[in-house]
Amino acid sequence: MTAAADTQTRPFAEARKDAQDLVTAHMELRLAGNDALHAAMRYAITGGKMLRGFLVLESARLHGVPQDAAIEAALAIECIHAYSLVHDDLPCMDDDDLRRGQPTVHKKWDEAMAVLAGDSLQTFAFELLASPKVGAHALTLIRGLAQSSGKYGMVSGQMLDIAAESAAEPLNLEQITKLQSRKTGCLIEWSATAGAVLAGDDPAPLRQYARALGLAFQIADDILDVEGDAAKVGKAVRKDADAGKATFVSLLGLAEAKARAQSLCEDACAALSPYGDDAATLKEAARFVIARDS
Ligand code: GRG
Repeated sequence: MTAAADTQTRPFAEARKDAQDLVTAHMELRLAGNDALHAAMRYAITGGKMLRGFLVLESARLHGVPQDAAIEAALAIECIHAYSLVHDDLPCMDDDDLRRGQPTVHKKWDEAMAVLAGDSLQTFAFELLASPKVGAHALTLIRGLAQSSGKYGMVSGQMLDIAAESAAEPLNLEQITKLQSRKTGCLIEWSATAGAVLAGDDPAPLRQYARALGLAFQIADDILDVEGDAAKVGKAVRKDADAGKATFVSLLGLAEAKARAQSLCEDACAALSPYGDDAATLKEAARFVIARDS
C-alpha cells in the first residue's frame, strides 16, 4: 500500500491480481465491524475479478495519480458494483441463488440483510470518495458516480431490463445497446476515466476506450450465458435464453456477436493511442474481457 504513483507498465494478469488483493485487503480493514451487517458487506465485496477497481488503479497510474488517492476510488466502485449484484440477485429482481460460486447474500443471510448490505455498500462508496485523500477533484468523481449508478445510469438500465421482461415485443439491437450501456457501461466508464479525473486531465481517450470496452464486456457476458460453464462462471447460465430474453447473441447470432466483440476490442485499443506503449496493460484488459470464461 504505497503512497507514491506507480509508474511501471505490467502484464494485465499481474496488475488485476494486485488490484484484487489490494481492494480485498483494504475492505477487510475498512469493513472490520463484527456485526452481521459488516460480515455481509465483506462477503459481498469478496471474490470478484475486481475489473472496475483495476481500471481505476490503472487509469490512475497512466495519469501519475498517487495510489493513496486512487485506492479510495477503486474501493468505491467495487462497493457500488457489489451492491448492484447483491440487489440484482434478490428474488424481486433476477432471483439468483449463486454468485461467484457462493450462495448469494439473501441465501446466506436473508432478504432484509441483502437489502441492507447493498444499501450500506452504496452509501459507503460515497463516504470513501469524500475522504480528504481523494483531493481536489473528489466532487467531480462523486457527482459522476452518482450519475453513473443512478436514474440515468445503472439503475435506469436495470429498470429497462425489468420492463423488457414483460414487454410485448423483444428489444431490438438499439434498445439492447442503450439498456446495456446504462446497466453495465456507465460504471465501466466511470472506472476507466477516474484516473484522468483525479489528475484533472482530459478523460476523452479513456472515455472512448471505456465505451467500446463496456459494450464488448456485455456482449462477452451474453456469449458466456450461452457457451459458459456454470462452475467457472460462478452463477447460473442460459437464464436469458431460457427466459426468451433478447440479448446480443439472440439478435446477432453467436458468430456475429463474437465478431462484434472483437471489433469493439480493437476500437478500445485504438482509443488508447495517445498513451503509446504505456497503455499496454489496458489493451490487454480489453482482450481479456472478450476472452474471459468467468
Ligand atoms: C440492482 C440497481 C441494480 C442494478 C443491477 C449490474 C446489474 C444491475 C446487474 C448485474 C447483472 C449482470 C449479471 C449483468 C451482467 C454484467 C455484469 C455486471 C456482470 C458481473 O460483472 P463482473 O463479471 O463480476 O465484473 P465479478 O463477479 O467479477 O465482480
